[in-house]
Amino acid sequence: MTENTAHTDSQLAAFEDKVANEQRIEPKDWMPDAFRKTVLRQMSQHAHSEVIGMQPEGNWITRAPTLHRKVILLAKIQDEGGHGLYLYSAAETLGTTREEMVQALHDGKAKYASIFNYPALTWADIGMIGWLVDGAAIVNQVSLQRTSYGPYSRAMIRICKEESFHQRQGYAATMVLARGSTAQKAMAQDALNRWWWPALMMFGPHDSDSAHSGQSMRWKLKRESNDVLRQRFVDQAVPQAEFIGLQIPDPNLKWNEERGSYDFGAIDWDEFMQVIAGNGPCNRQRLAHHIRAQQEGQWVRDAMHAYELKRQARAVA
Ligand code: BYC
Repeated sequence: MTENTAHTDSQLAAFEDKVANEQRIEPKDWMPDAFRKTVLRQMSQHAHSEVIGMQPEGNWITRAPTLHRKVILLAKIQDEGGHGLYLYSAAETLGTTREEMVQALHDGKAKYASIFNYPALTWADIGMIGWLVDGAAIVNQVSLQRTSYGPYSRAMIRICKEESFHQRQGYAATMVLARGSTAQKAMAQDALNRWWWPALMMFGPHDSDSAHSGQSMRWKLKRESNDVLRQRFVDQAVPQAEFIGLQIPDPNLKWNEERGSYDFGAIDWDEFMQVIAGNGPCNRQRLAHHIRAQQEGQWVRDAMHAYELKRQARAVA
């Protein structure tokens, strides 16, 4: 990683001017080390989330209820893999290689979204992942389209287009269950009961407890706070649940006329802290699977590397 602790006042002023004037910081621009480190942390975590997020859904490809659903699910999971690759490439512009980012994940130094440490137990969970998890991700990512780091901002614009299809297919699959037999409706409700609170946790700790938010907002890396985005998601999801006759599992959920928003109950932050510390229901399984897949794919990367070396040698000869 480039060290640039020694900088001139004009370099810092140029950086701050760009941020203040809504211009994007580009890879070759000078940037403070702390900015580089924070963008890399967030982007690499985001990339890891896209890739690890393929696991709970991948678990259902062979058991999708119809060919139609299977095709949709396959396409969606492939999109998520593509988002991961795209984000790794964008993050590499900060001077850290994808191999280094993946190693940090395997060493437990880099995180990925807490939500993917919960199991997908029934087909209804696939609907919930699309409706709620992608739904929450879009709320966050639409906001990040205006993030101050150019490659991240452009990645978000492209990724959001696909995420909205993901959310729609999840909601559509959930709607079918909610309007189906008594057993199907019960399965959808059970899945909603299990995914609702973890989906709210995706936005991170409350603003008052968020370690990075203040600085990230000043750099315009984050454009809206964790709590603002979480509230937007709740306000969108509640009428969607009502429309299909499902019950949000929160006795304290209530429309607040004055705020023009829903009030909602307390999030279990102890559970969140346990999950991000590596002790969620599936943390070990998710990481072990990723490490195994990485090892099993090594021969492919070796072969591609050897082919590239040969191609270059031929070009020189
Ligand atoms: N999970 O100061 P804070 C998808 C950590 S995938 C885990 O608020 P920040 C999809 C945080 O990292 C899309 N850790 O942090 C794929 C920090 O710890 P460190 C995923 C979390 O960065 C497949 C500490 O808590 N989206 O769509 O300012 C299938 C303090 O937090 C979480 C993204 O990755 C969490 N939920 O704000 C379906 C969005 N929350 O790093 C769908 C990009 C907090 O100091 N990321 N932490 O050890 C972001 O927008 C921000 O990083 C966050 C957190 C809002 C998540």
